[in-house]
Amino acid sequence: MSEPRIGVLVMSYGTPASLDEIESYYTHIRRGNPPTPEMLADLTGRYEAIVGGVFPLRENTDAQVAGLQAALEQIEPGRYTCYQGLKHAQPYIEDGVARMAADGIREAVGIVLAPHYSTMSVGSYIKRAREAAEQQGIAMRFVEEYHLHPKLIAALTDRIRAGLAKFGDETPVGEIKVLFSAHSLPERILEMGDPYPQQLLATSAAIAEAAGVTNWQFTWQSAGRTREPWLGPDILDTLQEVRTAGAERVLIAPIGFVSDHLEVLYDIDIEAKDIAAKLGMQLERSAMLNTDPLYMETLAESVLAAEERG
Ligand code: FEC
Repeated sequence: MSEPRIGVLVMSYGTPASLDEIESYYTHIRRGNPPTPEMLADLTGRYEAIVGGVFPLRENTDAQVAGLQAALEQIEPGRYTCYQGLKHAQPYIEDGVARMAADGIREAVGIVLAPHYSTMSVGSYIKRAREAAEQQGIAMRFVEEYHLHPKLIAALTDRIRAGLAKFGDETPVGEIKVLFSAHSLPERILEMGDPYPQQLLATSAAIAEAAGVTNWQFTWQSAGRTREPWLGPDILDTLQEVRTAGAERVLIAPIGFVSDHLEVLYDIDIEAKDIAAKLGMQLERSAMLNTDPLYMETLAESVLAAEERG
């Protein structure tokens, strides 16, 4: 008899399916509190600037789930079936778990399309998936982080090298300020001893070393619009600061994200580039991983390792 199939719940942030859905999506992010008309108009404006009929994160997440399925098939044909579970849009994490149960899956592994662990990010995906799995009687294990997986570091290093090359062969690497960035979180995660900042620094240092970059620093981006303090410095302030210190060329490497979406296509490609232009600096961004084969292998190997750990 063949072995039972293992479900793989691939979790990602989620994005609206259409411009009409932005309000309900935003309300979900705000834990049921609808945004004010001003906040909604602001977010709609940002989406309008990047959405050409298609929300990039939706396409990219679909492609990443298919890519992980293909990578798992390469390693162990017929053993794994991937399901999608989104944090803030359909199919929600709970929907993905329900689909696994409906397909008769009894064992599963959960993985998030975000390499760094925080209780407020990956931890909250896992909490929801674990509760749903318990209700459905599925035994579930989780990949909590993969921020130093050698293939992830190799894929990101390739992108840094390609990003540095955008400044031309004549520009010495030391003259390019590399800014590694990730989504900010409320400062209170520090009191919880959250590993998120350290993991991001570890990824940054590993890539910098592999790419031979010494002129780098880490900065936060995309802080939420809430009253509490968020981790800083924010990337827009950092751009001012490095310009004052003499930088003329900046490469932003948003290593906390794995695909093209609002926080990259708007917050960096439009907002940060606008500030850089006003400051008279050349700003380039390293490409996102999307379905990079090394990233797909990172995910597949992390799933296998979680299953073997038992
Ligand atoms: O392209 C898209 O449609 C979605 C882009 C998107 C990604 C993303 C990733 C992360 N977030 C994280 C934390 C928070 C916290 C809050 C928060 C708010 C927003 C809003 C939008 C949004 N996030 Fe997000 N995030 C993306 C989009 N995020 C839109 C609401 C408007 C705004 O502030 O811009 C604050 C919630 C609150 O109000 O209490 C906290 C973290 C990540 C990276 C890890 C992951 O992907 O899960 C952490 C992509």
